[in-house]
Order: sequence, then C-alpha cells, then structure tokens
Amino acid sequence: MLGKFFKKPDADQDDRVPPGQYLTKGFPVLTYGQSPSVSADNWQFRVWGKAKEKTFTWAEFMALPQSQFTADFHCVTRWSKLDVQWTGVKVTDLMRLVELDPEAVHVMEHCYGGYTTNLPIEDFLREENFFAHTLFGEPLPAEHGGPLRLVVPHLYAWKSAKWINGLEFLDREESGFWERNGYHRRGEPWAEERYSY
Ligand SMILES: Nc1nc2c(c(=O)[nH]1)N[C@H]1C(S)=C(S)[C@@H](COP(=O)(O)O)O[C@H]1N2
Ligand SMILES: [Mo]
Repeated sequence: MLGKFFKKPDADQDDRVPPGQYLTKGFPVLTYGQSPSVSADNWQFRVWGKAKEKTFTWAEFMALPQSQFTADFHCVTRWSKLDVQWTGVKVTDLMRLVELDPEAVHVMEHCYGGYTTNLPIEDFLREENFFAHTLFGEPLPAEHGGPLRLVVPHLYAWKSAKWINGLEFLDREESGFWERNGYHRRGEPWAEERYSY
C-alpha cells in the first residue's frame, strides 16, 4: 500500500527513524502554495526585532564560514529521508555577527513568498542547525528552497524554512503559518509532536 517509494525502515536504520515515519529514497517537495522565484543577485537577508537590525547581501552571506552537513529529514506527513548532504553556514556562525537583545526568547523565520515558522531561541541556536545553499554537491534546487534555506534537523521539517530571507527575534512566542493552522508548537519527531489537536 505504501508503494515502491516508501518503505518501512530496515532493522539497522530503525533507531534513526522516528515513530510513525516511513523512509523515502527520493526527496519529495513539500510547499504550501506557489514557489517564489528568487535569484541570488538581488537576494537580501534581514535580521530585526529583538536584535540589532542588520542586512546581508548574497556575497556577504557566502563570505561566512562554510561547512558540510549530513542530516536526517523528517516531514510531519510521515516521510523521512536519512543522510541528506548539504553545504552551507552554521546558524551559530551567522549569529556571531548578530547582536541579540537580552529579551530575545523566540524567533520567527521569514521567507520569500510569505511563509513563516517560529522557534524557541534554544531550538534555533543549536550547533547542528544550518543555512543550506548546496544539496548533494549541487546548487540547492529552487523547489527545495534555493538559493538558501534553513535546516533544523531535530524538529519536523516544516521548521526548515525554504527561501528564507529574514529572522525576526521576539520577546514572546508568536505562531508561524503551520503553527497557526493546527501543527504543533514545537514539532519534535521522536515525541510525535505533530498536531495541536
Ligand atoms: N517557504 C517555505 N518553506 C517550507 C515549506 C513551505 O511551504 N514554504 N514547507 C515546509 C515543509 S512542510 C517541509 S516538509 C519542508 C519540505 O522541504 P522540501 O520541499 O525540500 O522537501 O519544507 C518546509 N519549508
Ligand atoms: Mo512537511
């Protein structure tokens, strides 16, 4: 019934697949609404709210330290993909250049096209989170969020904003698009924090 693209995890991968998830070898595209078309030429990334306002051009962002990442990817619609390989910039490396206000406790991710998703600051500032511009050695395809997306491996992938263009730091929790529309506030896959009802 799952068909040939989705399968139950093998025993050796079992401990890497959260409850209720199925492995896929492809990389499905999950986008709400139209994909925006974004070119690196006039791309801008802005930080504002409970932080000193700052903007980055594409060249400035690419001048940040570059790292390689291998991470598992879990969509709340029950597909998981293991060992996705990315290149990009660690969140902690970007954040060395951002002056946070002491009252910043939450962050809203903003995107070209209008999508938003929110995170508590501790979930955002984790060492393993990154902004990706390369997927399996190729420029990140537009449908997967190119030129730049965020990846937050420890939470369901709706937190991994595609076409990200801004971070709004907040002194309280505010809900992003899916969080307002029935998804869980936090979205931890191992606890199956899928929906808020
Ligand atoms: N801007 C934007 N980012 C987004 C989404 C979206 O609709 N718009 N969908 C989210 C969801 S629900 C998932 S599962 C992942 C899917 O990423 P993919 O399309 O690269 O597989 O992106 C997340 N980031
Ligand atoms: Mo998703």
